[in-house]
Amino acid sequence: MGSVEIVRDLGAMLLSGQVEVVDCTGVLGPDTPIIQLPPDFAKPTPKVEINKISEYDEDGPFFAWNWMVLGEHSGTHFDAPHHWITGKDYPDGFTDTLDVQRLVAPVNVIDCSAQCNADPDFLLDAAGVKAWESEHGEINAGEWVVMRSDWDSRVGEAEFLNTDDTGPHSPGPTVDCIEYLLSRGIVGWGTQCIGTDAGQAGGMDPPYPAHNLLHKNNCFGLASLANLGRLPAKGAILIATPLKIEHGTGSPIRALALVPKG
Ligand code: 23J
Ligand code: MN
Repeated sequence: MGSVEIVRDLGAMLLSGQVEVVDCTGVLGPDTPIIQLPPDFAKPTPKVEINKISEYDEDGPFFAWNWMVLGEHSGTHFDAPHHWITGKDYPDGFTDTLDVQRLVAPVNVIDCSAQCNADPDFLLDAAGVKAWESEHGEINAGEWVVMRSDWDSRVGEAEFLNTDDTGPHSPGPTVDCIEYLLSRGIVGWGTQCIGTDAGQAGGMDPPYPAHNLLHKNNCFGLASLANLGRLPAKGAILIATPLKIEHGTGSPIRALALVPKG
């Protein structure tokens, strides 16, 4: 089948409902959790603001619109390579310069929800990824890999950031996990937690290995993804597109998955 027929059939399948569009995005608003960094980095991302300009009133009789205060790294969002010092020199490492062809790709969903529910500091390592591959199939070059923790169900509760006097406790990848995924040639790594790294990843070597190693290799990160339980382990397409912010280091996204039905 040629590409004309493939895209035509995809269009028909979308219209017929055979391909479901799953929203992997959380609501972006004043209640959206924002990452808390240690106090030595005291300049925080502000909470999201949605300020009304008008809503069919004296400030705009026929129209409703708002203006926002919005950090790049807020809510369900994209990390571009320039976000981390290891990725600082890529000319195509910004939200306005990256190659959009890379953003639409098959997604591998590694279900760690049981382990994460039992242990908020659960770490997925390379051995865990390889065990997943032997069950579900190989992770291929250009694909997304996302860790299902079901952490989206905790948004709005203290258990999302899950911080105590030892810092934040949320699951994520080990150093060797990210190294292995990069050896497979992935386009990026996504998570349902506040950031692509585990809560305790500041103590790893290198610190924050997902950020450090993904962006060093011109790869992307996705954070605060939702509804990964509605995706198959393999067989869906993930569309994760940042706003074209001028030399942006990241952006809120509307993450959409194309999932075959039945
Ligand atoms: C800035 C500094 C450290 C981290 C982060 C941002 C994120 O997680 C992010 O949103 O990219 S760990
Ligand atoms: Mn980020």
